[in-house]
Amino acid sequence: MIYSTFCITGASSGFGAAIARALSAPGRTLILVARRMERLTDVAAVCQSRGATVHCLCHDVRDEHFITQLQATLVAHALTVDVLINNAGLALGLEPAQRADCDDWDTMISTNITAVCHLTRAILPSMVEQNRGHVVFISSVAGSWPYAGGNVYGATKAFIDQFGRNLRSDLLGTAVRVTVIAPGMAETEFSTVRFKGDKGKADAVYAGVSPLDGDAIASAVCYALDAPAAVNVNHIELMPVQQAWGGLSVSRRQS
Ligand code: NDP
Ligand code: 8X3
Repeated sequence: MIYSTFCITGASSGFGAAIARALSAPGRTLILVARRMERLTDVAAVCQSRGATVHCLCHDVRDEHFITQLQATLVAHALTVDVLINNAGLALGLEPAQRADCDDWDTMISTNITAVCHLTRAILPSMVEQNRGHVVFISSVAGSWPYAGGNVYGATKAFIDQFGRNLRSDLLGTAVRVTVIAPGMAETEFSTVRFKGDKGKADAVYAGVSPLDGDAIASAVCYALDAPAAVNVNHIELMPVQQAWGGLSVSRRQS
């Protein structure tokens, strides 16, 4: 792989932790970001045992001081980010829009969109200056395929799909690459977060299904990063074999 310094948001669990483990090797530096320090430290220990140098940033990606802290860490260790993995994100709730909680919507928008844009904007200049780098976004099938209760969550991921495409247009003429990865159903802490700690509801999502897991997403990330330098993997969509589209719906009720 042509890269050596990786910044991974949402590295304390699920996809982010699996991506961090998969990218760990001697000579590589990982900057891991999440709010739960203990969890981050556990992931860091595994990455270090695989030979990587690790810096943990215990931050909310929405915190205005996060980017300043990240930049201070980069300066202190004479690093520039080669690969930015924009993974931190969440869904909250599965209510129809007319009953959804606006605070949940705000949290999804600020985490899945605003924080991703600000971090990407902060990292891009050094990538362009070095003419080297790769920005990876973890989107979702929910950004392409509507489902009941997906309202704002799916819309945040549709934003990410288009932001990724637009970045490629802006970066044309540089060697900086952009990849959007859109997973379907995967068993992580995602559903526990979505249902606000209700383990019963979260487990029911995966009942009778062999869902994706973090390692499947990490493989897709590595595939994109390992592509020959002249190749840009634009978009990868993955689903469990047991998941597909629902098609259009019709209500026969007369209004
Ligand atoms: P997890 O809940 O297991 O992981 C989410 C990660 O994001 C955690 O490390 C969490 O860390 C971090 N995070 C969330 N909010 C913040 C924040 N404000 N600041 C910093 N870190 C934050 O879920 P997944 O691994 O499944 O989710 C990763 C990404 O994949 C998300 O963007 C999600 O939308 C997307 N996705 C998930 C799918 C699935 O079915 N699981 C399918 C498609 C896409 P901490 O709580 O410690 O801050
Ligand atoms: C997570 C996948 O289908 O639950 O992005 O929205 S889904």
